[in-house]
Amino acid sequence: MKYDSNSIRVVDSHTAGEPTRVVIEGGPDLGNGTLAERLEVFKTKFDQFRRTVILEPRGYEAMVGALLCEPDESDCETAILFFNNEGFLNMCGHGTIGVVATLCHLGQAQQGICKFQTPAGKISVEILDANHASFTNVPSFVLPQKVELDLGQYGMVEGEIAYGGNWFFIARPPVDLVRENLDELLELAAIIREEIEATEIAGLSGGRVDHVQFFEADFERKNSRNFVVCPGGEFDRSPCGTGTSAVLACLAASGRLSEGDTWTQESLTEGKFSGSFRIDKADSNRVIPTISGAAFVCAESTLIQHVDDPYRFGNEIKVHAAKMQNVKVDA
Ligand code: PYC
Repeated sequence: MKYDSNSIRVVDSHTAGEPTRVVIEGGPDLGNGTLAERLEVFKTKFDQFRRTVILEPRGYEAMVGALLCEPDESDCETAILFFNNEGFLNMCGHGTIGVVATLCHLGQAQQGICKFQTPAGKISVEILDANHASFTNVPSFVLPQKVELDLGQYGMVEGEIAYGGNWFFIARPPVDLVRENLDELLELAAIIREEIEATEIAGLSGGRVDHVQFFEADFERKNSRNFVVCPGGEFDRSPCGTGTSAVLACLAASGRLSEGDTWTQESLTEGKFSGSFRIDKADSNRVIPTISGAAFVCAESTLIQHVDDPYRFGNEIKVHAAKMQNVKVDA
């Protein structure tokens, strides 16, 4: 027998083109701690599992993984640990909608309201049908101080630091937000990430500002196009649920969108989410966003690990970050 006995079963979906891989069997035993403790066990003891599921040759750099586990909170259906090509995400909006499509596909969820626990907090999800869902996110907000970054040949860029379950640097793009500028947009986002790290810009409590969002809006029509680059250097094909939440916080803070109004967010690849917010009763500087979108299941598979395969624990290729690093493990 040349296969590791612990085969991993997954269901793949995409939300506006952005992939989510939900592990439905063969996940690691993270013990019985709180969700935060189990996330720590995942990070420190099972990074090889993350790499096996997400990296090439089984996955690719845009993919987000979701491990479903027992919630600590009794009113939650499930807890979700999200992971990607470089580590872990405290929350993932497109991934949440992908998890819903997967649970409906498996006959484990149906129309109605349910709650999920994530490391960022509890979220409420309204399942509209097997493919459409709205989730009410964790409180989202923008820091009062704008920041200015020096992008060398591209000049200075001013942006906002906002939270929507992940931390974002949000700015108008120095070049047009069109597919033809994809390479330039990725390069700009990489320069911004370097500048943020060099200047030690952080969110509240040292939160890592690891997502860059370019954003162009038509305030009259209450819509915008965005381009989100994730921590691993890949761009979100969807309009990014946590990114759209962060944008709603910025729009609320500047008075450009009112409570209850609907905002349409479109990605560079024409994926659409709609969003709205209510003011957080506990803190009027924060908003509670609701984001709606659609996801479709596209594969069910068993991931096989051949004991002679030098890449069975993944191969880290970051095409867009212009960085290629082999992390194959000695057989
Ligand atoms: O939809 O929140 C999101 C997300 C974060 C990273 C990729 N997608």
